[in-house]
Amino acid sequence: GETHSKGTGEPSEKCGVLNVTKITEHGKKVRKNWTSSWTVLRGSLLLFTKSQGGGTSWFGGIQSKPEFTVDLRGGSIEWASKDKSSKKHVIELKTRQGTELLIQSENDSFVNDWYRALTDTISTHAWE
Ligand code: I3S
Repeated sequence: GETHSKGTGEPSEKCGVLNVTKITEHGKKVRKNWTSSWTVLRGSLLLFTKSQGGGTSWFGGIQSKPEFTVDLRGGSIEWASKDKSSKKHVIELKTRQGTELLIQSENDSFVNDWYRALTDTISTHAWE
């Protein structure tokens, strides 16, 4: 589900399953751990939960509690260079908090949509 509300100030949300790994945390390199993650873009926040149907949510529910959230304000994204990953269609996201993530899907148009949505979010949500 996706709703667009450019310029209206209304909340918008984008969701989907993406492969995600941290590569840096608080400015320090961490070991990659690619995980399929149900990803929600809500305002300036990007929330990751265990992938839907991944199965082990204690309430058997569709969407579990976010495991990890990043604030996109003041962050930057670019297409990851070849040395960052051997995978195709990899977005590199750097946050203001010193976390770097790689975000990937085999579906290139899907990743392109996310790239655009994240870029829009970063440019419309200023860092105060
Ligand atoms: O950047 P790296 O270290 O080559 O990343 C790969 C490794 O993390 C590898 O796991 P271990 O070396 O911890 O067993 C992963 O399985 C690969 O997926 C990582 O590389 P890609 O190119 O897939 O991002």
